[in-house]
Amino acid sequence: MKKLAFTLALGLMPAAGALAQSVADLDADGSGGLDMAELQVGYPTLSEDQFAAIDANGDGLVDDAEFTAATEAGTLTTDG
Ligand SMILES: [Ca+2]
Repeated sequence: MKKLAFTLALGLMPAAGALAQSVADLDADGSGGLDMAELQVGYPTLSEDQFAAIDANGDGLVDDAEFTAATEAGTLTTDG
């Protein structure tokens, strides 16, 4: 049940009311972009292929623009 999984995932998120997290929320080392490990903190089901697709310029970091594009496109989701 996708809806149930999504509801459960939201329930586990620390920030109330935030549907998606932001780069700043997950950027543990303050680099301004997210490497795969940082992105997996917010999106544990993320695969290497998904990360590569989200990292549009291939620099190994997902920046704000790439993050926003991925969330809007549905590429980056907590729903598996
Ligand atoms: Ca990038």
